[in-house]
Amino acid sequence: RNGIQRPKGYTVSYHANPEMEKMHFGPKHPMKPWRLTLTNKIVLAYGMHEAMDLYIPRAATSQELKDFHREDYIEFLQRVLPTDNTWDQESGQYLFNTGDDCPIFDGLYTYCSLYAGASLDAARKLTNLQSDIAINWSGGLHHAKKTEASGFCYINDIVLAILQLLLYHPRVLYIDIDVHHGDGVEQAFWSTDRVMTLSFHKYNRAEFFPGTGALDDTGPLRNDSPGAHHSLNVPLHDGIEDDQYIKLFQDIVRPCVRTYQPTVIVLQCGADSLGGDRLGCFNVNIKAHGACVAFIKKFGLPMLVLGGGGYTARNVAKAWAYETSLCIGAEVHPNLPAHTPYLEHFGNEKTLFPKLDSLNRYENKNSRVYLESVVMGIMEQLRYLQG
Ligand code: ZL4
Ligand code: CA
Ligand code: ZN
Repeated sequence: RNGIQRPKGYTVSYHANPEMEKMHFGPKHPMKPWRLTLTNKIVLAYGMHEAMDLYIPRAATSQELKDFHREDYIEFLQRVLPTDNTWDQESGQYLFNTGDDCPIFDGLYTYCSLYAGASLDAARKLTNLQSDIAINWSGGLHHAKKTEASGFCYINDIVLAILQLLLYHPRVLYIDIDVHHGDGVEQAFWSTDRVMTLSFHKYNRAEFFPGTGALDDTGPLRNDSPGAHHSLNVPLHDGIEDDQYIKLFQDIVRPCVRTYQPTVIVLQCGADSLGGDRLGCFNVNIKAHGACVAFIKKFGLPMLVLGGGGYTARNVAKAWAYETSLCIGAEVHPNLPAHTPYLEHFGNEKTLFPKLDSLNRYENKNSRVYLESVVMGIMEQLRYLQG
């Protein structure tokens, strides 16, 4: 009915479990799993499901979670209740870094095992050759560490998915366009040359979470460590604009792919890099965010597409629905279909591409010269990988 057809010559799989969407981090917490409901409603309203294989993923087993995380941490997540006292007298901290950012809420373990299961299923569709582009908008939780929660992330589904891909792929390129640094993924693969991590983010060591990801943090310093020069970081300032972001992304990703020659790409599409995000500080519009996805798709490599941050739900849903349409190669009408559920939630902006209003703009602190120096810094790292 919407004229949406299956892409010719490749398969897209879409992994979404509606059980996750009901979860609540607690009053006023910025992370709203409900944004996933809104995303899926738009995807379905456009009829995009006609063009993809839809899967309701299973929960990951505790054994699978332990492929990256330490046993005692997983057992803690399995056992802990919102009513428990998790304050540790000895360390003077909450256990495993739970607290305001990473609260213990009802159904926490179910939530974690569902988003991790979805990323694992998606990765396995790629390695089974049953899918060429696998999408899990509930995943992309890049801050979680081996033994602790961090920045709204408990289980690092990205690390688990990459470990799956590494069973079949010699080289994985991980690209992260969330406004925050992808520190958990970087740390997990810091010492290997089989994963290259590349994060674009707002960087301010003292003032912006997590404070890591400087241009010269590129892997172990010893030149004989395989991981040297395989962690790349693109530190940005407030207010970057569409044309700057797209050019920077392409000018950096193109040589990374040419030099590293990955056999699969994992793309974390955190939507907090959009203008108007509750936690973000860029001026990037949905079309420019999507242009990154479209650019990666053009390499024709198998691709795992994940969510991440994104705290202004109506924008997150539009961006991820639009990016789903780019993955299937469908042109969608810019106006949301009239039968979209929750249409009232979008106020008077019933378009996929709302204009960033001037009240929400950040002053652009990224000069042309600064961005050129960042590209040069990355090129310098890539030179170490040649020959
Ligand atoms: C909140 O209102 O910068 C959590 C977090 C909970 C509700 C009630 C508690 C009020 C903003 C954030 C007190 C909250 C204090 N509630 C939170 C250093 C901080 C210590 C914790 O997109 N306080 C920590 C994490 C970042 C910090 C960003 C991005 C995830 C991702 C991938 C994670 N943490 C200062 C903040 C609120 C809250 C309001 C909040 N937390 C904003 N930024 C952070 O990269 C998914
Ligand atoms: Ca990032
Ligand atoms: Zn983020």
